[in-house]
Amino acid sequence: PQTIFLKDYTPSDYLISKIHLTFDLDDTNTQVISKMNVSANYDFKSLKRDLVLNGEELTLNKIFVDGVELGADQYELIEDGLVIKEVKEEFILEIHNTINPLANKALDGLYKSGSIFCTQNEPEGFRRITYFIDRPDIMAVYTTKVIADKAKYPVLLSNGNPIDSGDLEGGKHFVEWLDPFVKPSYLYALVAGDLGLVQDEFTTMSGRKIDLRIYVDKGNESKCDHAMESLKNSMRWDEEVYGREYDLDIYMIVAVDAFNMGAMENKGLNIFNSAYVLADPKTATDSNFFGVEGVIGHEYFHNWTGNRITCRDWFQLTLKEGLTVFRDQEFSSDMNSRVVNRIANIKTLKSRQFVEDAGPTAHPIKPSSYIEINNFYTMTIYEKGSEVIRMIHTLLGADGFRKGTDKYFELFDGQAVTTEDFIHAMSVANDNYDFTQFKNWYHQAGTPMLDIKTSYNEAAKEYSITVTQSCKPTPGQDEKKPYHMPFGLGLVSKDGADFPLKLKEVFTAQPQIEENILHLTQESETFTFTGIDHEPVPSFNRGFSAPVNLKSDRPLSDFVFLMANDNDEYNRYESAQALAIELMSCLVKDAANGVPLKLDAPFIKAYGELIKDESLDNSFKALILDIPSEGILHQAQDVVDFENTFKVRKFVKETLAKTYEQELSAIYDSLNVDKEYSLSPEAMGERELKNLVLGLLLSTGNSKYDDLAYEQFVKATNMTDEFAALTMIIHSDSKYADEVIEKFFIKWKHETLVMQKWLTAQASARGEKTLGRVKELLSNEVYDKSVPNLVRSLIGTFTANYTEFHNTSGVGYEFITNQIIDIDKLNPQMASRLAGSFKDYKRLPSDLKALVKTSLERILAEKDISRNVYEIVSKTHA
Ligand code: DPP
Ligand code: ZN
Repeated sequence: PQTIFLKDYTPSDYLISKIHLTFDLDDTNTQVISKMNVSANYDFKSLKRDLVLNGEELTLNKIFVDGVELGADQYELIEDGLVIKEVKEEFILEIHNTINPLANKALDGLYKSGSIFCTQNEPEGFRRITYFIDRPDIMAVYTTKVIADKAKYPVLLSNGNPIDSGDLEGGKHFVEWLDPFVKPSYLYALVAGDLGLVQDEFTTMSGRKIDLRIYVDKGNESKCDHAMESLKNSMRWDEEVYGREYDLDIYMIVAVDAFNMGAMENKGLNIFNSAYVLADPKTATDSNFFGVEGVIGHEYFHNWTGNRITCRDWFQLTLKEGLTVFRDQEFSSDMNSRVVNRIANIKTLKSRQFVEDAGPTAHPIKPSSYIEINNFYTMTIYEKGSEVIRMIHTLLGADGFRKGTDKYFELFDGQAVTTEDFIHAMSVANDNYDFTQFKNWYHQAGTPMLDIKTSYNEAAKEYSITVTQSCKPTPGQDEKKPYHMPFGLGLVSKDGADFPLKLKEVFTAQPQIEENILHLTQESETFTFTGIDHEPVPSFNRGFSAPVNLKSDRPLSDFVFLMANDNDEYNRYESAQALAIELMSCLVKDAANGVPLKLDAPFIKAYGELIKDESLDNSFKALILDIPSEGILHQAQDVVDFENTFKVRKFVKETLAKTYEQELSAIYDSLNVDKEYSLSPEAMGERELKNLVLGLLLSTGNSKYDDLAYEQFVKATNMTDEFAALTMIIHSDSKYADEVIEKFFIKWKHETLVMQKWLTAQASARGEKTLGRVKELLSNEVYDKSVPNLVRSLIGTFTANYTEFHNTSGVGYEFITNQIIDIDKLNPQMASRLAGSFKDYKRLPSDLKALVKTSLERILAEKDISRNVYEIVSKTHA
C-alpha cells in the first residue's frame, strides 16, 4: 500500500461548485445520478486535460458531458476511480452509477443499519456513493432528491432544508433537499427509514426559531430527552461563550445502531451511534448520560469548527477535532463539576493517549504521512489535539482566545484551511503573539518528560526549580526540539497557603510568568523565587496545564501533604495518584522478586484521611479513592508485568478495604438510601462513590458483601446501580455470578445498548474461563459481528483484559488474531482498531513477544488484508 505525504499536497486542478444528486433507494441496487458543475481551478492552459475522480465499490452505468453521452474511448475506469479524458474549461458532468448498500459492511458510504439507510462519508466514504473529487478542499452546494418506497421509508432526509416532495408511481415517494452552505463531500448525508421523531425548538440569540429533530427507531422516542436537552444547552453555550449562532432552520440528529465511530457532524443532519443519543435512567448509566451530553455538544460545535471552516486536507484533522474536543470538554465542564470533568479528561488522556505516544503508531497531532487516513482518528489527534488548544487558551487567556476565534471565523468562514491558519488568527488577534516554538507541539510526537530539581536557600529566602525537558524518540523522529509550554506552579507553605510567586530574574522578551503560569521554553532552565521564608512544598503542573509526564527529586511525603493541602484540586487528585503509582510500582517489582507485599503505612493513613474527609465532594472523592488502573501502572514499566500488576492492584485494594472496612461500610449505608432518581451532579456523585465503596468492600473477601452486592442488583431502580452490581458480582466471582448473568439477560435482551454492557461485564472478568465464555458469546442471539458496538463490547473489551488477553499460553492472542482476520473481511476500520491492541509488543516479556510476533506475521501473510490493518500491524511489527 501507498504512503501519502503532507508535503505532496497540491490544490486540485478542477473544482466542483454545485452538485445535484438523485437516489432511487434499493437494498442491493440503488441508482445514483450525480450532476456536477465542474470548472478549472487555474489557468486552463496550464492544466492536464484529464479529470480524475475517486470511486470505490461502484458500478458505472453512463456518463454525460454537457448533455452528450460519452463513448467508451472518452473515459477510463482505473483502480479506485474514473478518468474523464480531454475535458473542457467548464462543463456539466452527469454520472449514473449503482451501489449495493446491503453488501456494505464496512459502514463507509451508503449502507444499511438494520432497516435504516444511512451514510458515513468522513473521511473518504463519498467515493463509495458516486465518482467525485473526494477531498475536503472541494466545497460545493449540494441538492439531493431521495426516492424510495413510501411504506418502508416514510422519512427521507438529507442536508439543509426540504424544498420539494411528492408521491411517485409504484408506491414510491420523494423528498428534495437543498443545503445552501458550501461543504466538502465528507459532510454529505442521507437517511431513509421508518423512524420515530422527537421534536423541539430553539430560539437563537438573534431571535430565529430552529426546528430541532431527533429521529430514532420507533419505540425509542422516550429515550431522547437528555439528548434534546443537551442539544439546546450546546446551542446556547456556543452563543454565550463563542458568539456563534446556528445557521440553518432545521437541525436533525438520527440514531443508528451500526456505526463505526461515536457520531458524525454532517451539515444539518448529524448521524449518531445510538449509544450517544438514547438514554433513560433504566437503561443508561450516569457515564452514558455524560457521554450523550459530550458527543451531542461535540457534533453541534463542529458546525462552526469543522463545517463552516473545514480542513484543507486530512493532515489537518486536528484543526477541527482538537479544537472541537476542547470546546466540548469546556461545555461539559460548564454543565457539570469542572474539576471532576477535568480529571476524567486527563485520565482518558493518560491512560490512552500517552500509551499511543509511547507505542508503534505514535504520531504528531499533525502527522506528515499516512497509509490509511481512517487510522488517524486517534486519541492523539483528538485528545492531545485538545490539550494543545487548551495550552493556547492558557497562554492567551480566555479573552485573548476568544479574540483569536473571532478572528479565525472572520478570516476563514466558508473555507478549507490549515492548522497554520488557525495559529495565524490566534496570533494576529493577540498583538502578533509568537507561536514559533509552540508549533513544535504540532509536529513532534511523544509525551514530553519534565525532570525537576528543587533547592531552597534559607539565608536568601530563595527557592529555585530547575526544569529539564526531554521527549523520547518516536518512529521516524529521533531528535526533539524543546517545547514552549505553560506550566502551572504553586509553592505551598506549611500552613497550606500559596506563596506569591516573584521571579528573581527575567531573561526573555516574552513574560516568563503570568498568573502563576511559568513559560517553559528551554531544554533546561532554572527559575528562582524570592521572599520564600520557609521551604515550601511545590505543586507542579497545576491543572495539568501541559500534557507531560513529570519526575522530581521531591520526597514522597510531599505527595501526602499535597493530597490534603493543595489549593489546586486537580493536583490533590494527581498527588494521590502519583504516590500510589510510585508505591505500587515498587510492589510490582517486589512481587516479581518473591518479596512479600507490604503497603506503606503513611499511604494507608493518608488514604484513610481522604475516606474520612467529609468536606470532599462525592464524585471527587470517588475519583481520588480509585487507585491507579493496571494500564497506568504498565506505563511505568520497561517490560510490562501483567500478572504482578494485577496481583498488586488487588492486594492494595484489599489492604485498604480491610483497614477501613467500617468507615467504608458506613459510607455505603449512608448513600444506599431510597431516593428519587435524579441526574443532578450531587446524585450522580452519590451513586459513583457508593459503587466505588461497594467494590472496595467486595475486595475484603467477606461474603456478606456478596449478599450486599446481590441485594443492590436486585433492588436497583436505575442502570448505574444495576450495572455496577452486575459487573462487581461477575468480577468478584461471587456465588451469585451465574444467576445475575442470566437474570440480566432475560430482563434486557431486547435492548441492544444494555446487552452491550452485559457483554462488557463478562469479557472483562478475570480468570481463564473468560476466554471460553467470550467464544461462547460469539454465537449468542444478541451478538452480531457486523455491529461495531457489539464487537467493541465483547472483543474490544477482551483485549483490555490484560491477564487473559496476554495469557502466557497464547490462547488470547490466537483468538484476537483470528477475530482481526475475520472482521477485516467485513469492516476494515473495526479490524484495525482491534489490531491496535498489540501496541505493547515491544515492551512485552520475551515469551509473550514471540507469541505476538507470530500473530502479527500471520496477519501480514493474509491475502487481501485491508490497508487499515496493514498499516497498524506493519508499524507494530517494524
Ligand atoms: N468527525 C467525527 C467526530 O469526531 C468523527 N467521525 O465527531
Ligand atoms: Zn469531531
